[in-house]
Amino acid sequence: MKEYTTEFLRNVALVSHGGAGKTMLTEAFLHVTGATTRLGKIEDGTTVSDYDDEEIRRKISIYTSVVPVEYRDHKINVLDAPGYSDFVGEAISALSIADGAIILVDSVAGMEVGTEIAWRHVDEFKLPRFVVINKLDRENANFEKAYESVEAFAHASDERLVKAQLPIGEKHNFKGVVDLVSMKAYMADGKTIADIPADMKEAAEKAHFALVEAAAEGDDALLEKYLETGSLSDEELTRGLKDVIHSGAYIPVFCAAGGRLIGALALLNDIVDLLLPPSERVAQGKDGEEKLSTSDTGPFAAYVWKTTADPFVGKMTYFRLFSGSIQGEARLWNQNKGMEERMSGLHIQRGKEQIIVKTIHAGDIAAVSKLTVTATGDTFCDKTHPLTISAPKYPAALYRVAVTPKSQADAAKISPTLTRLCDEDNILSWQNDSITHETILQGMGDQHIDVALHRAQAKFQVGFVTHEPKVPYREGITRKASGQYRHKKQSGGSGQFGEVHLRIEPYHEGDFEFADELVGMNLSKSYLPPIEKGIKATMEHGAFAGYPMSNVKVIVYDGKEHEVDSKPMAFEIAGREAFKLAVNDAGPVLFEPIMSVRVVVPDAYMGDVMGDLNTRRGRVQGTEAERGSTVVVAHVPMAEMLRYTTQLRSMTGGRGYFTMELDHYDTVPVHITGPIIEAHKKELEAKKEEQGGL
Ligand SMILES: Nc1nc2c(ncn2[C@@H]2O[C@H](COP(=O)(O)OP(=O)(O)OP(=O)(O)O)[C@@H](O)[C@H]2O)c(=O)[nH]1
Ligand SMILES: [Mg+2]
Repeated sequence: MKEYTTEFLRNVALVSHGGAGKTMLTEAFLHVTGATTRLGKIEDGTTVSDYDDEEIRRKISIYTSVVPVEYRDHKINVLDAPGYSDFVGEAISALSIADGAIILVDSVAGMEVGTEIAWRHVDEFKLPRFVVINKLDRENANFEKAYESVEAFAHASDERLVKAQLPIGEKHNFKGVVDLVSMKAYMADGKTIADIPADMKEAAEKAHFALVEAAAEGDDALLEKYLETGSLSDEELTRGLKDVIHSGAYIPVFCAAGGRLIGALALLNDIVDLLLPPSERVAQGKDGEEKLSTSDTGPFAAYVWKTTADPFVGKMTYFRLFSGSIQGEARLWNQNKGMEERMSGLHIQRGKEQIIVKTIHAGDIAAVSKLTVTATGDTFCDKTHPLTISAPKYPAALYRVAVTPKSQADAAKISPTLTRLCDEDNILSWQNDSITHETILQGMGDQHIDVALHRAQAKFQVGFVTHEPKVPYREGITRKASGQYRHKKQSGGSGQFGEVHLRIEPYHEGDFEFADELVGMNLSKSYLPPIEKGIKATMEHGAFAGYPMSNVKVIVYDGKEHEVDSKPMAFEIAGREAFKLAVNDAGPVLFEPIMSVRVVVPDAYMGDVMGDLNTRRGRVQGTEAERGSTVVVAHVPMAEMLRYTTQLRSMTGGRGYFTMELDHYDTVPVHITGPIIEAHKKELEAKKEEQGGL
């Protein structure tokens, strides 16, 4: 592959609602520019971009692929991101290293939930954008209707659209596109350029006029010339458009059917002509922020946006060079880790194909293999000129599942496998829950988790089973009570004897307090430690429902011992049993975690969401307005939020989202406590049976 310097590079991310045709459009780009001899198909799993086994199996994109497209002496790095909401982390990563975005809109569905979400993310990164109304060859395609749906959405946030192309025909009759800049028609795959069809001339003139007017807003000189002469030259029109697109004053709209190659070549021309080469970035330097101007002579700064670990291919590190240039055999200083990495070879990735390159120039995206310490989010720089580029913000993973090994053989591999899976994913995380003793994996939704576990099986040969996670309840008491227990076993030989009298009371200064009020000679103090040990063990595993108990003070005030038969073990048991008896009389309760939940939904769904929160024992704390959306803040028990990710999605057609964090613990209502204790009893019995059966 040729070497491309900054000026000849374009980094564009394709984003949309799932299935709007991003991967096929990428495929079309490759095909019309001669990089492939055959046009791959999603249905056959033969596209360049969706090459991962899971992508082929599911027929959707799961990871962002960088696909370099060489055209007119330029290299366009197309970042083909997934559209499904579970994989939004990949779309965020793609946008974080792009200089422009192309938002695809399905010509039948028009604006969809995923389009809105993608649009908002593009806003966050303040990227100039194109809109492409795609799949115009579809049965019910309707360009004008789809355009209107996008326009209505854009208007709501004071953004303006302008048509840069018009479709020639529609549905099975979709034949090509009229380019309103050059006023030419790109027929079929775009290699034939023709005059605008006679019956479209008038509409094209009108649309051209609107485009010229938009471009004239670019700068004062253009506006003046336009007002004087009523027209602009092609060069002026392009220059003006570039300006208004980059300032965000206008969003140009294009037409395509990537699956049929239509519009692909015309769109590539516009990417080269109307989008800018890699732009400047801000990095953290030694003395605060530094602006990097994306040039080979600038200080070296490369940001790692993705890493993958594959047992067959090894570790792969993907980076975008923000400033400086780099060659294959360099040493890389990893600023975040404070360590040097040795590079052997530099390549760019085109789907699964690796293309070795010698030099990479500022602004480009490339990859190296077999680095050791580098992780996603790290910055490489010159050791003497430290720079770090901050990672984008990813949404929190709120969909939790408990995982267990499928077989005994998998048990030892659980932790390293989960760690590897999470290293490769910016959102996925795992931990051991100290209360429920479960291994918890959390992601964006069931598909996200499912893909990760399939990957564990396929790549690391480790099988997992998932369960609904337990709620980390806690046991507690509400009043004082006392208990006595005598443990006595005399069956020949030496026996066991221990008797403990104790009192318990709620305790708020800490989790546990142990004291004695022993007087006289009934019980030696040396038996207090085993008594405490027995009680602590019970508190850890629960006295009545199987959950840890806390906030209890225990006072041992009397007991009995036997000269020969008393042993520490006997007091451990007596202490435990006396404690359980006392708990039974002390108004035992369960405490549950209460989450502080923030739900953001379009106003229209507020009523439904509030009603639903009520059925979840939620207490609404307040509501706020936020850009056409309502934010509901509520306290809701964690037990009621286990599957809220999916339920909120279906309640709001995917438009709602939420965040939550632990707020406090509160008493579980009595009618709910019963079933929890029952469930615990059953579990104990099942365990006993299992052990008995061995
Ligand atoms: N009729 C028609 N179908 C298309 C076109 N482009 C893609 N498709 C089909 O639409 C479906 C989705 O296409 P993809 O290219 O995978 O869409 P995507 O946006 O990459 O999807 P995700 O990455 O999963 O979000 C597939 O069945 C394609 O064959 C097109 O131009 N016309
Ligand atoms: Mg795709």
